[in-house]
Amino acid sequence: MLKEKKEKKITSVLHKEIVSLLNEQIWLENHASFYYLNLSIEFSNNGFNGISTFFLNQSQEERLHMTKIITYLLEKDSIPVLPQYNFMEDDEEEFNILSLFENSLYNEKRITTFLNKIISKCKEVGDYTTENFMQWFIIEQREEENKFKEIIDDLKIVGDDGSGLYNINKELGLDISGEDN
Ligand code: OFO
Repeated sequence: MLKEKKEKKITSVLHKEIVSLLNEQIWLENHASFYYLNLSIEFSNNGFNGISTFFLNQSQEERLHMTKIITYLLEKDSIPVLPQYNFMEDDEEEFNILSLFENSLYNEKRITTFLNKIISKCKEVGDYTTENFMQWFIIEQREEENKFKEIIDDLKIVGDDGSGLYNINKELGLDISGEDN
């Protein structure tokens, strides 16, 4: 049984560099998921339950992105590598609402840059199937970056104004996702 499985893996249709890049993408998505989960806890601890819900939803979305790539690799008889640990490189961040959102946008941009790297490699090795698969992620990233940019703009407008922050917290607590994750 095990032997059969091994032989099956050798028939992977994906280029090995594509498999390796997709596995790095799994790491990034997993990292984003845990980063947002950590923020969800932070915001809740600081009394912003609406923003906490927002980041909990973000965390769940990122986890779905990770599993989408895992499923794709399995479909292609390739081996997904689960991240060994959840490296919280930013867990010492001080609680500053604006900068936590700015860091989130920075992370999203980092993911977009990496997606472009995968697409370039797909073009280089002629892997149109994976290139096509990655298009969903490109559209998703555009939406995510815009979402964070808009929230950052709003946060800049309200500054330290309590009622402005109250409204943003309320709005972000509404589940408006309903997106195709
Ligand atoms: Fe999956 O990286 Fe954001 O959306």
